[in-house]
Amino acid sequence: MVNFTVDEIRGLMDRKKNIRNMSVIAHVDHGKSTLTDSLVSKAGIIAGAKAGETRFTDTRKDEQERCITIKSTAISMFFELDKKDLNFIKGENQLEKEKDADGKEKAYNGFLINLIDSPGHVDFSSEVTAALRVTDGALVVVDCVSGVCVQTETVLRQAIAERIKPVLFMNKMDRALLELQLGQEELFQTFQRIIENINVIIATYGDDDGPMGAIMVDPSVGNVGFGSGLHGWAFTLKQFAEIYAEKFGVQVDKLMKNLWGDRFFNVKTKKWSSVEDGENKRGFSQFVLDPIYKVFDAIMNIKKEETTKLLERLNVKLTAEERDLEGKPLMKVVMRKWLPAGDTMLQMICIHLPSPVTAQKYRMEMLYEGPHDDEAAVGIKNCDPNGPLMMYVSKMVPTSDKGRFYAFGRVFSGKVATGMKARIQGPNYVPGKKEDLYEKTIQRTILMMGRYIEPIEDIPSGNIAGLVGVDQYLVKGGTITTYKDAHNLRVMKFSVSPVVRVAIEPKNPGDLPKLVEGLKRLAKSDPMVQCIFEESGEHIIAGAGELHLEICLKDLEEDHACIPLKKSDPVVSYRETVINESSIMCLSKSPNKHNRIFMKAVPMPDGLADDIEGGKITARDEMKARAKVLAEKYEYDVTEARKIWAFGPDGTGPNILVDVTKGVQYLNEIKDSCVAALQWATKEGVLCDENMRGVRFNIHDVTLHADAIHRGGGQIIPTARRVMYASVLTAEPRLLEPVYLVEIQCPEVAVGGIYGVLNRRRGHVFEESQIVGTPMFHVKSYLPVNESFGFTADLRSNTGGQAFPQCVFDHWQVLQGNPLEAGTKPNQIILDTRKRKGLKIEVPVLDNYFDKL
Ligand SMILES: Nc1nc2c(ncn2[C@@H]2O[C@H](COP(=O)(O)OP(=O)(O)OP(=O)(O)O)[C@@H](O)[C@H]2O)c(=O)[nH]1
Ligand SMILES: [Mg+2]
Repeated sequence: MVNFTVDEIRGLMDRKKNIRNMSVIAHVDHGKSTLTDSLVSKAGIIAGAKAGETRFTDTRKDEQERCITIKSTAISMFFELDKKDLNFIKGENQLEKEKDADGKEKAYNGFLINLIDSPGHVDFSSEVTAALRVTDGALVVVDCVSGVCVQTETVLRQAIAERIKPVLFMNKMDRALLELQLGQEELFQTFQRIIENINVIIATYGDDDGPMGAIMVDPSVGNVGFGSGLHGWAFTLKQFAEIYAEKFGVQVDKLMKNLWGDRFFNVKTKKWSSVEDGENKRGFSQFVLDPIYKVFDAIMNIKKEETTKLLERLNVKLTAEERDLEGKPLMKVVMRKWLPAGDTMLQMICIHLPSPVTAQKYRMEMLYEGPHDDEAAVGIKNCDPNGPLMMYVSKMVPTSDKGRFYAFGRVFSGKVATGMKARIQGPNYVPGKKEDLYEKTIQRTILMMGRYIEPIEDIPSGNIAGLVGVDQYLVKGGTITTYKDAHNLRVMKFSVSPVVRVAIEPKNPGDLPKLVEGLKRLAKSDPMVQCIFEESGEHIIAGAGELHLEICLKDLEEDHACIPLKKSDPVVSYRETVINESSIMCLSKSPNKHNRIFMKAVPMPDGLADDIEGGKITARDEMKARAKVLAEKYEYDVTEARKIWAFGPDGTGPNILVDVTKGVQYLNEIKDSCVAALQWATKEGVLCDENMRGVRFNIHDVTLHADAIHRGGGQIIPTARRVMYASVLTAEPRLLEPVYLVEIQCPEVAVGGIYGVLNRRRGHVFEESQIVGTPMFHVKSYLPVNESFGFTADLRSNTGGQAFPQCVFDHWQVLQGNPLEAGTKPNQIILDTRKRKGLKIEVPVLDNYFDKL
């Protein structure tokens, strides 16, 4: 640990080219937190006053009990790069140059590294999204025994979409050596396959000519580390090339190229070749793996003499006590001294990950919704501490005195300072309007390092900051700025959806106000959880999966509401859709009978709803450009596509209202009312009050009263809603149910058990493969979320505890059967749902919504 004063830390923040903001991302259990520990113990920063307290590793109790990360945690580290390594840093914005006393320019070699350890369990992916937003680089950890898993792919894909540059760490190498006893060539092949898998993902979702440049990972460049986080050792090919460079008389970076891939060395002729000829040996095996295997062999097989000789050669010095160790404990000590993980990893981070100055140049256009040449955009692009303040708050962190929250985020431009006046713009803020906008004073700016907090005067661009006093104005996140014309920084897109929900009520009815307050706090503390207050009086929590809900409920009960709760069994969210065009032109008349609206519903073409949910087509897009995309990709009529009135629900959802009328009088005057009706109707569908998805409403004609007084919102909104309902009922309505992608890893003997469990639950396997080089199998399947409760436990008991599933929401699927027909499964579901929501328990009837001419 490094002991710094707040002033010293503040000094580091100004040297923005020497800052690295990074996340550690991976599949669950691949070793992120363990690896992070070994970095923090080497380089973690403690402000002077707090030295001695070990606050960094002080995490949630349940995280320790369950051995799983739930919330992401940021920590700051300080690392001095060896002078000789400064040459490896490429790019003009990656290293601060300073003038010394004689006016000579020299590089500053101290680095401030802000690292965020993220959870790997898919239920907590929104924490990863929030972490990625505030960082510029990602350390992707892969357990080399399990290989690249679903969540590895998900988080890496997200990183690339946010323009976060990856480096790779091949973890748990100790297991490959000790448990799997892989030979050198096998181990090389395993590594190579993982690297290839990672690069395939990078190539699929990124592009080499993109603004980040080439981001493929390649050991011969040095952006791939290998080792064991648990045992505290790691290396990149640079470490080994340095050992041999002098002996061979070649440069380190040249030699690195020979230590990877098909480069073979002949010891007799001392020649390198690209073909294996029986006489030569792969460079990676000869120069990297061989020495490591020798150390493992000598120590694990207790060959004392050989061990002593090896240690001398490697220049590893042991203390008297360490010399008494044997076997695994000795091996750990030796490896850690020989190839210390902290140095290797921190070096790799400083050399290969971008500084905020580098990254913000190409991230601005992804981050900022406004024109790319306004003051805010320029400030972000240049990471300018003197520009207008632009800060993105990515999440709310509960304070230690319960009830309040720190707003945690990244300053992209300007400085955020204690006592300054700023505009707080929530996600629904629209430039020029007043909605979701507050102008307030920032009470306090703070350093946030793990659980530990320190007040600081101000924080400049390129850094991560915490704010006190804005939690009352923002629900989960938003933009803080001093620039009055600033648009928002784009809201985050989550890779998971809240598809599982429970209803809750206080055990003691008198505690209701506490529950409501608690739910508001819970909604703040988690980037994704939804707390819904149904009109029926029901209180609902929706989360990504069973585990996420369990944690939310526990937090609600113990931290946020502090009252005993009654919980319903978990239920699934459904969506309402249509699979055909309305069979008739639907008409509804306003209550005063003076206005008529004619409408039809049509299903959206495949993929459009996904594109809207994925943020590829949005309500905020420029109208003409959007119409062009819709015409080209979805064969929409361009003229019609230019007349999309709104998306819904919530102004952004996957349903649209399109004006296809021809020459109608006063039409524009009822537009706002129709838009409001769309929001309402798509939020509370006609079947059972669930959201609609993938429905396009075409407004064909209207006849309106000539007098404006008779065609106000009170007349039009309910009418438009009724005609939308009628349109759905006549367009073959269907229920959509959420489906999980389930990935299971297990030994061959357990595969049979998986099929049985899945079959009973309407699931099906679509891919089964052996993980090359291991006895493990990979099974991929789809499973309706509705059938997933208790799935994990069921699977374990049917496979002798050997199969571990990961469930992640994948898509919506039409639930077969007509929900309007008695006796079908969807019919049963809508009746049950209506009952639960306190609605009339009957199938909706067309006559309630459809009026005769
Ligand atoms: N053998 C071995 N085990 C390791 C290594 N790194 C981590 N582990 C073990 O793997 C398990 C998971 O480690 P964590 O560091 O909690 O993994 P994580 O990626 O942070 O997990 P989540 O945050 O829950 O996604 C623990 O039991 C660790 O002891 C390693 O290098 N070698
Ligand atoms: Mg962890």
